Amino acid sequence: MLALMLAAAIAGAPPGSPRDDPTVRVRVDSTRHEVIVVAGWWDLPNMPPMTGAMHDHGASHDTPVQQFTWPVDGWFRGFKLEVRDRHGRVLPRRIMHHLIAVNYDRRQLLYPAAERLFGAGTETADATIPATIGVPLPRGTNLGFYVAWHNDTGEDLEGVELTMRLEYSPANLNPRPLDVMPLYMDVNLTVGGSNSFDVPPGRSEKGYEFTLPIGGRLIGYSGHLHDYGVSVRLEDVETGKVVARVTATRDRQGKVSKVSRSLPGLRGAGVRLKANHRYRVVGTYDNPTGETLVNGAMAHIAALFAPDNVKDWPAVDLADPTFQTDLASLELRGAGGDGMDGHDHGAHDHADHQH
Ligand SMILES: [Cu+2]
Repeated sequence: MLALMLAAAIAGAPPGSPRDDPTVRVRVDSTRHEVIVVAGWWDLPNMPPMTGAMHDHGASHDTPVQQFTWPVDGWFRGFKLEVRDRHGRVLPRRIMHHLIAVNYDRRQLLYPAAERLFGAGTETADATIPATIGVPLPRGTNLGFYVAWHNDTGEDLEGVELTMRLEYSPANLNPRPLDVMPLYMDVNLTVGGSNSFDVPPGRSEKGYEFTLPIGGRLIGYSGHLHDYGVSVRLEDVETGKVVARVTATRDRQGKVSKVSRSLPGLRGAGVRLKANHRYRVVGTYDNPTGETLVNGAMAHIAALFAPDNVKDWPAVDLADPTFQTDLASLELRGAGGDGMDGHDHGAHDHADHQH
């Protein structure tokens, strides 16, 4: 009887729709200092190639957030990702349009939303930060991750499995690494909603002003821009001085292939940011198409920030309705199954640049 009901339930799925049947397995390789997270499987039907417009509208197969518990005390310091099919064949990384890791136990500095620990996109290489710095991550931290798949290989893929090797520094590492935290600064974020915006023809700017609640130093930063993006800068509102800037590598049509990355705090002191001080993050676009790009743009800086005092970091407040909105949007993710649902544009969407 149960088997029949299950069969009926499976038969009830729309034909050709992707099937999610994922599990997460976590193990620790304490010799290599890696937490190995294996997730799968997904069946990913072939989809048409991603165009600019589809990128903007999120034509992808979005997975629900899968949660796991961080198993070691120490510092997170990088990731390596690998995608394989059911036969163990390594698949092109680009079918993973983006992957975002969420830390439910720490909030973001600017937004009452769960920390996005790291993000990876199609053009992101594996990333590791030097052992002299690390993101503090106690054992038992509640983490999660989600993926937007876009299989454009020309064939349907079955039994796709993702392996994440999360590198860590153990708690007894000597000398102790400098504590750095992800700091996400977006020109247009609504927590739980969208961070994309319209871009008029020609040159334009969009900015977001905020008060930094605690002081510290920017150790490293990069950013994210869509096609026709020029730069994202962080400026001191009082002095007008630009304290950090990321720039896009553009071709002659304005297509963006890369966004710059800086590590001012590895050999130097980094960029000092003051507590209770006004800053503004500004995205610049130069749109030569003659048309407004509706919802076509994003602009943010993703940094690693060394707080003067880690204990001053704002705590998660579950009673905060904005935090609840963020949790609800994570909960909803992937619920619509196959793409085009617009849930694609949360904080750190295609945040290719955390490290
Ligand atoms: Cu984007």
